[in-house]
Amino acid sequence: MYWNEKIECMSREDMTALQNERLAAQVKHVYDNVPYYRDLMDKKGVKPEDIKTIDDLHKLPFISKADLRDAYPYGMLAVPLKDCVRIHSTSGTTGKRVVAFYTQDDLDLWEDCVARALTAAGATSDDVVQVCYGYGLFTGGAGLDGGSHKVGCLTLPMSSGNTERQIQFMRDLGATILCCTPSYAAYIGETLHEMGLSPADIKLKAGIFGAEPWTNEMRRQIEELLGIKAYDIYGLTETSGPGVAFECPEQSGMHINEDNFIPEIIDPDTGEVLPEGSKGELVFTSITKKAFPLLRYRTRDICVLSKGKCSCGRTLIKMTKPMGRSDDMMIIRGINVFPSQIEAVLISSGYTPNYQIVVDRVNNTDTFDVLLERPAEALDYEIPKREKALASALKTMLGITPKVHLVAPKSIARSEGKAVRVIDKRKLHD
Ligand code: DLL
Repeated sequence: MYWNEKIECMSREDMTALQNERLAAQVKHVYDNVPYYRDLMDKKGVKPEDIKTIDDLHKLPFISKADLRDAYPYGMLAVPLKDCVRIHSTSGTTGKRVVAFYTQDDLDLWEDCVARALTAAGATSDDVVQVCYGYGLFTGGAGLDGGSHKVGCLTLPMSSGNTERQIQFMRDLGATILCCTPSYAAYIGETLHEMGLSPADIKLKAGIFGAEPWTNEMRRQIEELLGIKAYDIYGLTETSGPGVAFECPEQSGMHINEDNFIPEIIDPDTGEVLPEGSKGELVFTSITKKAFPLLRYRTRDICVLSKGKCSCGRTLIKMTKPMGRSDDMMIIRGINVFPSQIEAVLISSGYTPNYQIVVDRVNNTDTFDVLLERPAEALDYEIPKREKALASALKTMLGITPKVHLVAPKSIARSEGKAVRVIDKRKLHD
């Protein structure tokens, strides 16, 4: 039920008191040990003594990905290198990667957060957890693996790829919980059915899926394909990895591990802190990590926070599924479009989550194409009608009409990690 009931169900007053104490100590730790951040604070005229409670948080400067690139590789390190036992790194393909450092205590804290997520999804030491997130520099494999060990589950460290072998192990070893990206879960589900199997042939009961945006429509499809309950999990390399927030059986947003990470929502343009319930950019301050403790880190993820009561009994604040990063948002002919809006329309119209969005600029006008696979049973003469119906459903959602192309089944590449949904060719011309 709970991994740490005391923390997960703590009263708001007790949580605030804990956060106040940890925040003040963390700001001092960072000011004393990270010259890069000390300079930012000095420029803003803020001293550690000015930060006594979480109400003072807004006085601190933000950290952005650009700061992390500037400070690469050791500039944000807050402990001697000899105290670090691990690094992980972002999957970013452009510019310098972000490298995050961990002490042994940091790893324990992180694994503890992931253990909460697994327990919320029903894991106990009786479970067999198949981890198909990538292992290596990416935090997905190591994070879920560490959490699974903490809970005492039998852990299958599969990493991603070789999907038929994944299914064979799943059957032979009776895996009960699957951990991977939602796009890979859909691929595993599709392959299971292609192998002539059904959920009755496997023992899976739950899946813990994250690392990329996915809609509730996609959740229902994965749940059906695999016969499981699908839980969301959120995190980023800069804050440790998966486990910053996790879903409970209510499946209505993710509880943030607030004893470790204080969330704020800001206006991405002005930096102004927005009240609870507003949509904006998520910012995290990590108050327990020692090696790589980021204060007011701008995630660029867009979501909403809510403190409402949850039927699971947890009092930890909830964040909605991020609808994508602010930098994932496409501006097409002046209109803001998120891939997740497109996904919701395609899946609720009965298609599989295999799609690609292609944007280009021809003669100074944006072109907008959505490719998805035609169902095997669709007859040739139906295709234009289907494409028109989808284009009109997308127009209703987005306010802009794409050209829809129903392509041959299996012609869109499947993802074993984070899916690439958007090809924005305009960037190539810049
Ligand atoms: O993706 C950590 C992770 C691994 C999370 C496994 C969950 C499961 P990065 O590679 O640094 O770390 O990417 C972080 O991925 O800022 C979000 O934009 C996105 N992201 C992560 N989880 C979710 C989610 C890992 N549940 C970036 N829903 C974040 C939507 C997510 N987006």
